[in-house]
Amino acid sequence: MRCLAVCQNELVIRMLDEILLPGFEVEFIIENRPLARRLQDAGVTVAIGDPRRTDTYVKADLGPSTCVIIEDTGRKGLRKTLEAVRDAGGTLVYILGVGSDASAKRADEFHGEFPDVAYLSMSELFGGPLLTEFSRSLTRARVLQYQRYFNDADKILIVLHNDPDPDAMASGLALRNVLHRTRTTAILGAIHGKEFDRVAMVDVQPHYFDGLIDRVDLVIDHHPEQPGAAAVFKDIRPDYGSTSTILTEHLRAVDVNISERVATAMLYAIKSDTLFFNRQTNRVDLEAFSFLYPLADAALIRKMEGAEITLERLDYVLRAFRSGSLQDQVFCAFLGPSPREDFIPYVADFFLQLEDAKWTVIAGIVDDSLIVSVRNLGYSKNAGEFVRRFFADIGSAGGHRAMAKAVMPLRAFHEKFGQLDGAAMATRLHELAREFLAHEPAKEVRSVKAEVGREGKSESEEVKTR
Ligand SMILES: [Mn+2]
Repeated sequence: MRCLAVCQNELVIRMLDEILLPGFEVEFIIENRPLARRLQDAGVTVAIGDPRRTDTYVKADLGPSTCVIIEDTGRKGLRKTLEAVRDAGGTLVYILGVGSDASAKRADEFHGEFPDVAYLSMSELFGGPLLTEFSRSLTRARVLQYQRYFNDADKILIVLHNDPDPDAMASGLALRNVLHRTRTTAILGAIHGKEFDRVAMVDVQPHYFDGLIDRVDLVIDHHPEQPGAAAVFKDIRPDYGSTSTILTEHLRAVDVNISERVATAMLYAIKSDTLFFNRQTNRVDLEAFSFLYPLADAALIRKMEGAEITLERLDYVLRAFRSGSLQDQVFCAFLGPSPREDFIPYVADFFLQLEDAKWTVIAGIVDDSLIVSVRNLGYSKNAGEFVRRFFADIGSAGGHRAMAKAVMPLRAFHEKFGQLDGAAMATRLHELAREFLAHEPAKEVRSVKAEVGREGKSESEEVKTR
């Protein structure tokens, strides 16, 4: 493909020449003769001409399939150049913003008159990769520091929370890698009665252990930072979707080889902590994911994902299938008594996969409480407002647009809604959903938000829960 570049800045010219060759046949239109000669001597293809004149482009054999790049330094004259290019028949036109600080404003300025012209800002084009590189060197400095600090320890304890989830396990394995340790010199878990020279903690912070652990050398976590955690080194990034994401960056920063086993564990951890990128995901999680993906064992990941389905969980799915129903794209069911709370949100998530289901409302009884889990596909009304509207007055209710939860004493529920048996309960949930989805959310509902805000977080943290 042919490319004509209208540039007067030598640095930009040399850079474009390097980037576009050999994929493009590129020619530069340059006003300044000495510059043009110098570039010609360096092997750059150059035509001398006035960029504001149509015949410059006619001479350069500009056709409708020629790509034209015009450098914009923010000075006047760009409009004339654009007109000349258009009059010569140029259609694939890009403006490359170089050092014009208000590039968005500049883009708007020309958009009205030249709607087909695309505006690219140089700082935006290079900013992302550059910042990634620079933050990698920050991470590298940090990792080198704690690596050195752990270097002379014979035995290291890597503490996980008491009920370790995939992210905790993968992070532990990854940290062992960063520290160049084996399973005998860096032990994962909470082991008492043994002496360790250094203690690290992943996916959890010291406050979790209620004073049981008095000394920590390193904390790596993605939960919000808790006060009072004295650690020699810490890397706590609450905006990350998983601790494994942080550790992927650590491993990359110091070029540690990542085995297939560890990559698989970390990939699965990122997926499960972000609920397949539905929650708490940001660019860094996707970036870590795409880095790990080719290193991991894809078949094993599929197997592990399948392992999330247990016979116990299927039992509750079947209960919901028998007692519940789908009406107007809303699936409601009552599970009755359940020994564990997590079956209820699991069933709510499960039935949201159903074709035609856009909302799920699942209720169940744990001890003396009624628990309601609500899910939706996220582009309709707010699930958090749904539970707040109906249940905030008798219990705690809160959540977000796509997932929410309410917990209330069973007695309080019966007082408000009556003694309902299994089938009547699902029917009542359908009525509530219908009422809610048919009307705009009442304004007074918002005022109770602050009050239940704290409990409201619990559902979202389920994802991060241990
Ligand atoms: Mn986690």
